[in-house]
Amino acid sequence: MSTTERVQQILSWYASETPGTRTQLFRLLNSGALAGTGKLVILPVDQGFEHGPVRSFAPNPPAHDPLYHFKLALDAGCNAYAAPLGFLEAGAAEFAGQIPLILKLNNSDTLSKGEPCSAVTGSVEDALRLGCVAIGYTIYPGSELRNRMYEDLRELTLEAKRKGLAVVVWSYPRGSGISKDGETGIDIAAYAAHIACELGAHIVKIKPPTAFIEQAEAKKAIEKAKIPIETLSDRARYCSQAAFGGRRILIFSGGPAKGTDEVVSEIRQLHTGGSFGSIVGRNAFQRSRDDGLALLKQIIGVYKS
Ligand code: FBP
Repeated sequence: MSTTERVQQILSWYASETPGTRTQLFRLLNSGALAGTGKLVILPVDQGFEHGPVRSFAPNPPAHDPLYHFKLALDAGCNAYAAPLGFLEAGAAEFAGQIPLILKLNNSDTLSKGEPCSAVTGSVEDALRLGCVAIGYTIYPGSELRNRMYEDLRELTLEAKRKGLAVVVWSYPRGSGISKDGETGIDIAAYAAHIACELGAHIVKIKPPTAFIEQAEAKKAIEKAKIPIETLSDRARYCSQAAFGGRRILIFSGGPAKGTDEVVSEIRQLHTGGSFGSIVGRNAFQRSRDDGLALLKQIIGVYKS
């Protein structure tokens, strides 16, 4: 497979990694309709675990079937498909080699209260057995239990890198340490992106940040440095800067289902802000297959432009 200067440039930022891990990053960047552009659109389907099947799949019943998502990601031209162990096991053999897979190694449900902390629900060995390019892992900065998640991730990252896999981290601030608005506030979003990079992630995923600022000290620093945060493009740009000056792949999540115009407008702003891409789940699979496919293709089109 040929490569592009952009992909080579991105890979050069991961020079400390083994050829195995760099090969997996190469595969991610050279798959689907965005191959070679340095941009990524990924379909994540862990919402059945995270929010329950009713909230996740009732809006589009065929989405209860794990194979639906492999096909959706493939037909749309996504770079990869990410899911927990069960969903991947259900289709990994049938779709072997057709689309890069990311095994989401920890997950949580909405069936208890208390400080957020995901359970480790898969292993690096599972990821290798299923032919995945990467492991995925969620951290909740802001939770009292964050250190346990950081420490578990440290071990999994070491093993994944040793065995030639890439590491994708969902960095979702939440828990008693921060307010509800703070979960997506610009200072916290940038902080979450940076923590994930420091933990050794190759690809980091955060939610699109708002102009809210959680920490008084951060507010002063933003004002003093005159960091523009008015538009989503401004904020995406700053978050990329927080991710090692743009030397780590930072992508943004899609959020709850909303209208097509709203989704596409948000993606355009992220793209203008220099985003490496998006990871869009509910907005894709909670629409009918035709509509979900069309939306994913439109999103990919924005990143291609
Ligand atoms: P969505 O596009 O559906 O938001 O998917 C992205 C994602 O990161 C999923 O992987 C995850 O299940 C979900 O968001 C978590 O959403 P929330 O933080 O609202 O529970």
